[in-house]
Amino acid sequence: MRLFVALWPDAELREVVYDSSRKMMPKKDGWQGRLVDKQNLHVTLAFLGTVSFDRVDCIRAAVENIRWQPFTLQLDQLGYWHRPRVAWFGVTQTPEQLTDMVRQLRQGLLHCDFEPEQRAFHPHLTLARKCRPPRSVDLPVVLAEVLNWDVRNLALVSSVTDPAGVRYEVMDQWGPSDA
Ligand code: 3AM
Repeated sequence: MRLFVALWPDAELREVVYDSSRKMMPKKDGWQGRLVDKQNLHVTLAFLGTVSFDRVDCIRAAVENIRWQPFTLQLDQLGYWHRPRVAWFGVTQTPEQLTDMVRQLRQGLLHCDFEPEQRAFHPHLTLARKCRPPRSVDLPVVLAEVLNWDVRNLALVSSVTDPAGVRYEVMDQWGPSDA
């Protein structure tokens, strides 16, 4: 199983993000690439890679033990990374709650024998892959309309590759911890 832990948008937010990404990256303006399927949109918190079944309980416990309260993620930037050739929505300001959530998650995963994650966490929601923006666009750009995401759940997700492409299956979801 190829697994990752993510913030998982509800159906309504998926529509909003997808519509907004189509508007922000029109082909007619020279944007190239493939938009991520609407049902695949998410923010990765930890990529776990290929994991054997016997480690899943430990991973579930690591996510379940995170102490967090609901918070709002303000997606306010459209950006691009050259090396992976992905376009994304991101945040100017990472909420303290999210930084703390990822810190707890990384800490918890150490107990499941994952290598410590060395890379800094840059919250982003990937919108398009194999992407190339037009030269005329200077990225990142600030969105005219901020997308407010009221984060209410965390998901353990399995990435399944089949002939139709990559599909993400939510294995489990958790809400905020009790006060
Ligand atoms: O959230 P994004 O789209 O940035 O790129 C993959 C996606 O990230 C990433 O895990 C998320 C869910 O598939 N991913 C895939 N392979 C990876 C790897 N070997 C990886 N991240 C780190 N290392």
